[in-house]
This record gives sequence, structure tokens and C-alpha cells, in this order.
Amino acid sequence: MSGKPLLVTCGLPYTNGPCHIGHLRTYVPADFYVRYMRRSGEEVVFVCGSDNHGTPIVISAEQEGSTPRALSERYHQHFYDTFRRMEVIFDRFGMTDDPMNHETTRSIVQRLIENGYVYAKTVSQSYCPKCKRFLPDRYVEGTCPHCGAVARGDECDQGCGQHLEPGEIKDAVCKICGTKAEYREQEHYFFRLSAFRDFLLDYLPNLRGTATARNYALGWVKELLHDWCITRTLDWGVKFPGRDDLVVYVWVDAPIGYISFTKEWAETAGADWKNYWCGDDTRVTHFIGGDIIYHHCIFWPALLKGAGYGLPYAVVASGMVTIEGKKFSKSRGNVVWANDDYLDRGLPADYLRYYLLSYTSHTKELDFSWKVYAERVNSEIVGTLGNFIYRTMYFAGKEFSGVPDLAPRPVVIDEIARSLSVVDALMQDYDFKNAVDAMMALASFGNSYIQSNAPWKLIKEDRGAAEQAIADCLQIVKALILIFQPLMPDAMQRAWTMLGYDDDVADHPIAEATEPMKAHTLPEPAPLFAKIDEAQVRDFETVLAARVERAKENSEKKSPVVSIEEFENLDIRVAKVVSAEPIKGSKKLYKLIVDLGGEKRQVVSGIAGFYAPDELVGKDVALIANLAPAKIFGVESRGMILAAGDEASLLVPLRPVRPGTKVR
Ligand code: B3M
Ligand code: ZN
Repeated sequence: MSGKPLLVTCGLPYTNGPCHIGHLRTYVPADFYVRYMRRSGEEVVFVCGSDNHGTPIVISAEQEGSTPRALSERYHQHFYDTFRRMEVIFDRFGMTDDPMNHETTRSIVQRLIENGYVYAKTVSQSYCPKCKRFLPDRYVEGTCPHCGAVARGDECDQGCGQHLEPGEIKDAVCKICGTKAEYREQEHYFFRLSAFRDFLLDYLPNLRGTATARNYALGWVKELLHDWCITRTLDWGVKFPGRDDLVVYVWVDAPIGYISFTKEWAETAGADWKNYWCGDDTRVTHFIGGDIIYHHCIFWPALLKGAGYGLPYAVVASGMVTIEGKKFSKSRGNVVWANDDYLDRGLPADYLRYYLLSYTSHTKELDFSWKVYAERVNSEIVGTLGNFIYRTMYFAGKEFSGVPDLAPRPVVIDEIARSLSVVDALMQDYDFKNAVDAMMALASFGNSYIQSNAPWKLIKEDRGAAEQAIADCLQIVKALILIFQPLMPDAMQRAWTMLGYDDDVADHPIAEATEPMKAHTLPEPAPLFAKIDEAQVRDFETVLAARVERAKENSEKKSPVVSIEEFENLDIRVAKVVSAEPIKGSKKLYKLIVDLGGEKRQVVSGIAGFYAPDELVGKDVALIANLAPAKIFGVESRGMILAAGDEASLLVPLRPVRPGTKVR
């Protein structure tokens, strides 16, 4: 433990979409870490906020006919509420568009200018002649100059993942109107990132946090660092000092938000923000998603260094999330929304916190599966942890009316102390998964202990020995509550109350786990956790699968709008099937003769896989009668039978109508 207090931050969510499990994979471990460190005696400040600037938010606001500020305020509140429901509690959750951040950003940029790290340069920029505006970042789409994939203006998001500088993208098209972009000269400002190469080569090897962050960043720095254009032609954002027509790039004012939010917190807490951000021994720890390592380990330290601030102490980068084994995708519907899919179903935040932290190591890919979720909740949280706590308390209350006046055996105290130190070493190392496993191992130890001592049997022969065994188990219960509290704050507070205490468990250091309890009575225990049943799992899986299916259908046909006149061009009529026979060489096709009321027609229809011929004969179906004739498998077809869905459900009239009746 060093002198300066810890400042922990989380990557800032953009205010143009709701909270999902991908966000939570970063925020929940950060909250767990903060709570754990506090309960181990560290002074910690935990800040975050919403990221309000950048083109995606401007575009979203335009699309919904609102303003970027109004949109941001709405999603800001949404994130604030959702984090609280997930028991992720920040000391300050600010907004990058608030005055404090405008002020701090401008002063830092001013400092960079004074220190010679910013220069002006004329560059050619994509410009839409129709919208009459420059097209920064996501206003433009085109081809990645490095790998040829479809890319957006500032990032090759579907291909090589590289950051793109303004003007670099090829075949640029305006995202708003689809017009081919032109290139126009414009003066912009650049941050001299290349000047920080030696500094970064020296700084990065000692950066704490996950090895992934450190190693990726070092790899990039060893290759090539190019200067970053830090201005954009946009109204929305922080004005570049001295230029009313330019704002700073969102990746400048977003991380500076970390400083602004610390200032906002310090103002109300009566603390000095400089303690956290200035000097050589600051302890700023950033929790981020693995996709923004470049920004936090290269750009950001260089910016801080250039402006004379302290440097990040640790960067903890989380791995990606997949859903049911498939790529996480909001547009494809393969997503778990924090509210709609989880909290609003009444599922406990504690369970998801446990899943996110125990599924795999922090830097690896985490798959979320409802089946696995239920299995882990049922066997580990309910079966191991909950079961041990409940049976111990139940037996203690029933036979000894509470905590006995007996010191726990040294073997038990030793085992608790050993667990505590294992967990602590892992937590100091940002190895959350193994820390949680070690916590759960103490619960398993408790279960084996109570099982092998079998106090319910022992009590018949030796009441004193049974009482000792229960005193030992109660000590393990106390230790479990204290050590699991940072992970499952809600359940552990309830358990603490059941252990006969009326105060806040969060006010007790974890180290108290080895302190014996004074004798006291216990209230009636209640189970802490409930199982997730199979029917629930099936429901959740069905909702997810249906959403993915719907998204697929929507993306397959982006239907153009048609006018009434265009619709009336279609001659749809009710037709009675007269005969149906297979077509040689095809499993799918039937040759049908249909009656259109006075006219017989031959049509070929791909419904052979779904109906036998005699199921069709006599049925009234809908037919597009004026479709251009075609030859299918050598058979003439004059019209098309209408059917819905993958099983080719035929459209039949609800009430009898004459063959040939027009469908309108
Ligand atoms: N708003 C979100 C992201 O790229 C972005 C983070 C900013 S952190 C300073 O994950
Ligand atoms: Zn345009």
C-alpha cells in the first residue's frame, strides 16, 4: 500500500443506447475491486460518467428529432439508474458535456499547445456536397485503406480494427444522404503523439493492471506512432481554444472526463483533486473494455504527460462477451440488455455479478449462456454458499439458540486466514476469477466441515462436541459474509442481519473474519438464494432466439416504401386448386392447375415439401395473377401462390369467396 489514495475509473458509456452485458463486464469487476479494496483498508474514490460527444450521438439525436444534449441526459439517467440496480455505485457519475469538463479540457489542450505538442496542418477532409458539411468520423462510410473492409470514418470496425485519421478512408460516402463524398482542404490541429515514443517505451513496461493492456500497447508503440488529428468540424463538443468552428475529437475530452468527475466529487467531498491526478505517485486505475487499450495506454498517458499531469498507475482491460456461443451483436439481436432481459425479470444483480466475475479470467472471452447461468447459480451460489450458511444458522438457532460462547478451533481460524491471504494476493494481481474461486473454496470447506462433523448426529452422543462444531461453522459463515460482500452486497447484507448484527456489513473490514464472535442469539434464518428453474431458462432462451430471428428477417428485407398505385399494379386473386402433381427431378415443386373463375391457369409452386397433393386440391389460395410468365424446371408457370414463413403456410380466405375474386 503506497501513500496516495486509489482512484478507480470505468470507461465512459456513450449516451446513445441502453446498458447491456458488454458494459457490465467492465463495470461490475471494477465495483467488486473497489469494494474489496475499501474493505481491506484502502482509501478509494470511484468515478465514472457518461460520454456525450462524438458523431454517433449527433446522428442518433438527428434521427429521433431531438438534440444531442437531451438524448445524452436521457441515457445518462438510464446508466446511472441501471448501475445502481446492478449495485455498481460510483462516488461521482458525471457528464462529459457538463461545464467542468469543457473547462478542464480547454485548459489541458491550452497547456498542450503551450508545451509545443499541438500543431496546425492543412488536410483534405471528406465533405458532402449535398448536405454541405464536412463529414467527420461516423458521418462517413467507405473502404479501409489498410485491409479493404467496409469501414467508418474513424475506425475499421469490421476489418483490421485500426484507427483511421480524417481523410484516410477510401471511397467515402455521406452516411446521412448517401452522396459520394468530395475531399476539401481544411486546417486542423494535431497532437504530436510521435514525440512520446521513448516516453511510452519507458513507461509501459511498469504499467500495472492486466498483461493484455500492457503488452498490446507495447507492441503498437514498437511499430509506429502517428500523430492524431484532435479537432473536428462539428458544433457538438468542446470548442478548440481560439477556434469557434472546431471542437476537439471526442477521445480528447472523454478521458479528461475522468479528471473533471474527480474535481466534481472533490468539490462536494471537500477533498483535493490534485491528490489523485498530480505528482509522480498517483494511483489512477482505469477499468476499460479490451477494445480501447490504444486510447488508454498510448494516447491518454501521452496527453497527461504532455500537459504535466500524473500518469495512470494501472489499466485493467476486460475481454469480450459472446452470447450463447455467438458473436455479441446489438443489431443482430444477440445481446442481453441489463434491464429488459435481466433486472426487469426480477433476477438478482448478485447472481449476474457472480457469473461475470467467476465465469472466466478477466481478460478472456466470456460467454453468457442462460443454461450455464442457471447451472452456476444453482450449484455454486445456492448449493454451496447458500446451503452452507443456511444449514449452519438453522442448526445453531434450533439447538443452541444462537452463537455459542466458544472460541472456534485454531484449524478453522487458520483455514480462514489462509483463504483471506490467497484472495488478497489474487485481488492485488487483478486476478478476479481465481479470487472468487478461492472465496467459493472456503464455502466448500465449510460444507465438508459440517458434513464430516455431522453435528446433527454428534449432538446425540456429545452435545459439547456438536456445539464446538457449530461454533466453528458459524465462524466460517461470518468469514464468508465478509469476504463475499464486495461481490454480492445485497445477499451478504441480508446474511449479516441473519447472523444477528444490525449494522452495515460494509463498515466491517474483511480482516474481522478471523475474530471470534461473542455469544448471541440468532433470528430465524431464511434461505438467502433461490434456484433458477428449467422453465425460466427455456423462456429466456426463447425470447433471445426470437429476437435474433426477428432481427435476421428485418435485415434480410429492407422493404422500400410503395405507393397505393404501385400496390394496385399487383393483380392478386383467389384461386381454387384443381390439381397438383410433382415435377420430375424436383423435391420442392408442384405443377398446379388453378381455377380463376372461368379461366384455368398452370402455376409452379415450391410447396411440395410441405403438402401432399390431395391436401391442396379444392383449397382456395391467393395467387399473383399478373406475374410475368416463367419456365421453372421446364414447366411453364403463370402466377405465384402466396405463402408465409419457412413452413410455407398458405394464405386462404377466412370466408368463402368465388374463385377469381380480387384481393385488395
Ligand atoms: N465512450 C466507449 C467505448 O469506446 C467510450 C469510452 C470512453 S472512455 C474515456 O468503449
Ligand atoms: Zn450528405
